[in-house]
Amino acid sequence: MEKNINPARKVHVVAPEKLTGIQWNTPPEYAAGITGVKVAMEHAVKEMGPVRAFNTLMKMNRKNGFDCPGCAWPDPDDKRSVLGEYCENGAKALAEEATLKKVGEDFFRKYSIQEISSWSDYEIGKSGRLTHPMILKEGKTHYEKIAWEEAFELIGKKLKALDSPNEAVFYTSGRSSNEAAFLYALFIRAFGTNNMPDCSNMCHESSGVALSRTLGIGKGSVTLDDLHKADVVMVIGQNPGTNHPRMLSSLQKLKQNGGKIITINPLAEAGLKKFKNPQKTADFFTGGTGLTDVFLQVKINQDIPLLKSLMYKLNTLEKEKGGIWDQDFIDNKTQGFDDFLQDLEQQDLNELMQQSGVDEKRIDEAVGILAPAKKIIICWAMGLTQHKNGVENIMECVNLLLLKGSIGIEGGGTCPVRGHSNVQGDRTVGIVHHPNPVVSERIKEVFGFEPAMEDGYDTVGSIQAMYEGKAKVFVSLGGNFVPAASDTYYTARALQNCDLTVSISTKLNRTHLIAGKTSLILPTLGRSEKDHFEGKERYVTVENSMGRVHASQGRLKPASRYLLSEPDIVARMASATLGKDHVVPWLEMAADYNLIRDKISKVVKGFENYNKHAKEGFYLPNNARAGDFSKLPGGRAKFSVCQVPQYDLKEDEFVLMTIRSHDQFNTTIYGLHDRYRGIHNERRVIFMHPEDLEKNGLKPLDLIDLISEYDGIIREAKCFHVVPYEIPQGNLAAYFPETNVLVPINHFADGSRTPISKSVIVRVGKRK
Ligand SMILES: Nc1nc2c(c(=O)[nH]1)N[C@H]1C(S)=C(S)[C@@H](COP(=O)(O)OP(=O)(O)OC[C@H]3O[C@@H](n4cnc5c(=O)[nH]c(N)nc54)[C@H](O)[C@@H]3O)O[C@H]1N2
Ligand SMILES: Nc1nc2c(c(=O)[nH]1)N[C@H]1C(S)=C(S)[C@@H](COP(=O)(O)OP(=O)(O)OC[C@H]3O[C@@H](n4cnc5c(=O)[nH]c(N)nc54)[C@H](O)[C@@H]3O)O[C@H]1N2
Ligand code: SF4
Ligand SMILES: [Mo]
Repeated sequence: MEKNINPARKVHVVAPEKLTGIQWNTPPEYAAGITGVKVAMEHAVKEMGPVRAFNTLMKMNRKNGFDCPGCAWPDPDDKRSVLGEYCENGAKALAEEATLKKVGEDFFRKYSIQEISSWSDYEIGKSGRLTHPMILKEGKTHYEKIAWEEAFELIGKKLKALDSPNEAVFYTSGRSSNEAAFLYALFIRAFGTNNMPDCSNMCHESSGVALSRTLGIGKGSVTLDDLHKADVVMVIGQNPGTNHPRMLSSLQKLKQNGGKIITINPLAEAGLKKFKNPQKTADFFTGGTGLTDVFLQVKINQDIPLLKSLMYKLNTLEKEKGGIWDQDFIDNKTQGFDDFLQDLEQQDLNELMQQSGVDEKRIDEAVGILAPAKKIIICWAMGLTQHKNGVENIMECVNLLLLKGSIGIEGGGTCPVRGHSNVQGDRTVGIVHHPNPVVSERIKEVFGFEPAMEDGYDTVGSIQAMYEGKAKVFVSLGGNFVPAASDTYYTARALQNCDLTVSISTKLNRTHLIAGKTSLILPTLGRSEKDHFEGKERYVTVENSMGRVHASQGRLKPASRYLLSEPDIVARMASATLGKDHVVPWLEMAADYNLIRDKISKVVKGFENYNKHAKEGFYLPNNARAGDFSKLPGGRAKFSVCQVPQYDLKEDEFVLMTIRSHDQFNTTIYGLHDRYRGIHNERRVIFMHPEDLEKNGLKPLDLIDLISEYDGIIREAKCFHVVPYEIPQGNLAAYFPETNVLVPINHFADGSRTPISKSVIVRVGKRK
């Protein structure tokens, strides 16, 4: 595929294939401990200096402070630790945002976009915080300063000049507050489109679809407290030690209460083996808490046959001695049981187990734990969602919970562990590409305009539309679209086809360089920063992974006095596009977030008396948590019959999962280490089973290229060290975004259209 599309621009679409000097050792046995504290402080002090680092960290996740800009893991509802409620990767997320380094006018005068694009994503991110609104004019190679007012006028002019509102696309990444997201979605609908691609489309969309269909709510059903009270927690397709580190404290609590943990993953992730709690002195002197009781080392995307094997064996026990299933729950609260059971009973158990790649002995151990358990929680993340059958993966998990009557009870339920800190909230308050008629009706009543009703583009749909010239303006509220999306060269071309691209961002990233004909960077406040308006301090609200909404108030001096808050930027875009006399008082609402919250409480269910409750926090209504399935078609929770995924791999083909290192937040690269997997100073790494190395005539650290071939198109990612690793044979792992070039744009999950980033079929070629 053509690589440097715009001849005037000649920018690097992906990071150069430069090696940084790998060091490689045996992965550690446990996560966190004193090294975690040390690394956290190193990152914070390096970016912020010691005083700012200490003071700011103590405000994070506090009741009167700001919400961690990292993941969506919840804080405890009541007591907070005096040592600080954050983890190593929360400290890194904060350090990245609160850095003292700046990217201002001088920076852009000095460096052309071509030059910046030749840096690695790590180097680009480490340049610092954006300080001024900037424009890249048509045919130019350097960004220049632009006044805010001029930038908004340009956006308004370009949007109004489109033949149809559907020629604009408005992306959201999950760090925006509820206030910003609500205003943004309102503006987009008032403008006349539902083209609202969202990072969720690449993330937990499969969970949303599966859970809505089966349980009537696209969110998880458990609270943090449930996790401590469960009999069994299953952690499937998730790496909490890196991506939700404080979840390990909750799992430790569960173990102390006598609960058991079953882990299902192709990799024995360090965090799930053993955990040393940095907040417990005793843990410094002992080996820490062993977390996983049974580890099922499943092959990539063979969770369905594995779950079926578990349920098959449980069903045999049920028939032999009874008392395994919750028959009462099945009879009174569910539908589709007979079809499900018929399908399960006709499966070939040996075939299922063989396909899963897991030993029967281990499966029996897991069955032994599950059989007597009643309170079961299943936690999952991208290891289940990013496959062609991502939706069915989750439906199969729901089947197991329904059989055991484990939904809507204390200590039992679904726990999709969400990614970005407010990705769930953004969806709740309106960032969805398929409009809900009830919400649209309320918008009409409350604001007095007719919102757009046609379904809009999701992420894949937007990229295709821009590629084909059907969409011409791209606006993004946060995120780093080009490297985050699949098929990097295709996506880059899509963006470069646009007349205008607008990025509302805190930090410089590659998407700013792979711009439309004209491009704007609009710098915004981060979570940790004070948000003043005419002398008054404002606060925002967010929703965590377990459906609790709470306030977040920044405490730091902003990176530049030219920054605007996200709601201010959205409101001024809206005002410039729809006119100062529009029925929605955009500027007034942005000036006082209480007015936005008032409107949210009128439009979105569950936010009644929002302003009154925001500061102390509240849970949103959740029918699955309440065990109420009456609103589902048929009035009951739903069993599903899920198909076993089939791979017909050729001799030289592997299944590749693209995953996160310990030193990154999605496309933001904090550092070059992946400590828990024993990798240091290098990201260009492929993990492979030692026998697969041998079979392919490879030695450890040899350099290889990866090739994927879908629909006759060859895609390549070059120059990676191969590292022998405890991973199932025939499977590979590598970091994203370096390998996103291999993920084909038109291959995604059925029903959710999430790219197949965890099961890409590839071949391996040795570099000459
Ligand atoms: N520090 C840090 N925190 C983050 C992020 C980050 O990048 N850095 N990203 C945030 C975001 S947006 C998200 S969505 C979450 C992501 O959190 P995770 O989903 O934990 O992230 P991944 O690295 O994609 O890891 C997926 C895990 O699934 C396993 N896996 C892959 N394929 C399969 C499979 O077929 N079956 C099973 N059973 N397991 C499989 C992998 O081995 C890996 O352990 O984390 C959030 N938190
Ligand atoms: N191959 C592969 N691809 C994947 C995945 C995978 O596992 N494998 N995971 C997918 C997943 S789960 C996700 S969620 C997406 C992530 O996709 P995105 O959300 O688009 O990407 P991020 O890297 O999180 O975005 C980082 C940028 O956000 C901006 N930013 C940070 N904080 C703020 C803020 O407070 N406000 C604003 N306005 N901007 C801010 C900064 O400029 C930063 O450069 O990637 C997906 N892509
Ligand atoms: S677990 Fe997530 S939200 Fe909590 S401190 Fe760590 S990164 Fe931040
Ligand atoms: Mo995500």
